Amino acid sequence: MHDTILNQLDRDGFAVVEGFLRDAECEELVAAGLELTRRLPDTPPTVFSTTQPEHEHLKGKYFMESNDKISYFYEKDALDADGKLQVDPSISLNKVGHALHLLHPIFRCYTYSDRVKALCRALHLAEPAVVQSMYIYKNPGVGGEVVPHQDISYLHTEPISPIGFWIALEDATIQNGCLWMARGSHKSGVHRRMLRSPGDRNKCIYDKPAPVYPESSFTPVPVSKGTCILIHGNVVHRSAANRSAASRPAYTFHVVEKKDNNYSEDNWLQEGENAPFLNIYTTSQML
Ligand SMILES: O=C(O)CCC(=O)C(=O)O
Repeated sequence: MHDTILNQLDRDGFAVVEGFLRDAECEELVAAGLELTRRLPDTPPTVFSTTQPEHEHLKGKYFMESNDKISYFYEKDALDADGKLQVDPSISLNKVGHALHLLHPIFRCYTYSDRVKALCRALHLAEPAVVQSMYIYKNPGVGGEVVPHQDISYLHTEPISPIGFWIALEDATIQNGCLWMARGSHKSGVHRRMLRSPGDRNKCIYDKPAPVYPESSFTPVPVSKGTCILIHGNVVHRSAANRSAASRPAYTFHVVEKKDNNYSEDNWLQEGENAPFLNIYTTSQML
């Protein structure tokens, strides 16, 4: 089975691992995600939207300092022009991140689980480390589109690319915004990079404009609740807005190989005292 996963990842740029979490485990994570919406901070909301001009959220200190926190990012359509909530807080968030795997007992437990350790071994990773984690809400009606991108644009490593673990916590369908993959596109190099601006540590810049990918390159990958999709850092992928009545939550984290591999110093997300890149094999599930 595990050889097949590695083969799929090598061949297609992604691999589908069905039944990675049981229904009750997905439900525990969804409850934890919902619980986070019950204690939204009083600070002015930061929107996360990949369709905003120049990705406005990337310019802010709030985003740039979220490597060692549980930070809250709102849906564009959940706020009015003055940043006032237009929807119920429970459906207002785009995502929370980027240190759930370090700071939250439930997300930590799943991130450093034996099942994740076993998958990393199956992928022949020698020193895998989690660098970031996110709970993505993709709520009905407001859940925004994620434009085509490669994860390596944001988490650049060489020569070994990062791998995303993306776990569907409800059935992800074409209607509610499942992932769409450009099969095989991981063999086409790094298309662009987002770099920490040398002049301002609270800002990021892209080195190139966004490439235009033909619609025909993408294949939908609908999956059932509990499926983990492994995403090669170089594969181009996207997801559509959720205009259905069903939510499409996902828990996702990114793993980098630390052995004989370079994590780029100009990535927005850096290791820090409170955000160590811990080796998955030797890290306990418990806080
Ligand atoms: O969950 C989604 O809709 C998109 C996630 C994604 O593209 C990513 O995390 O890189």
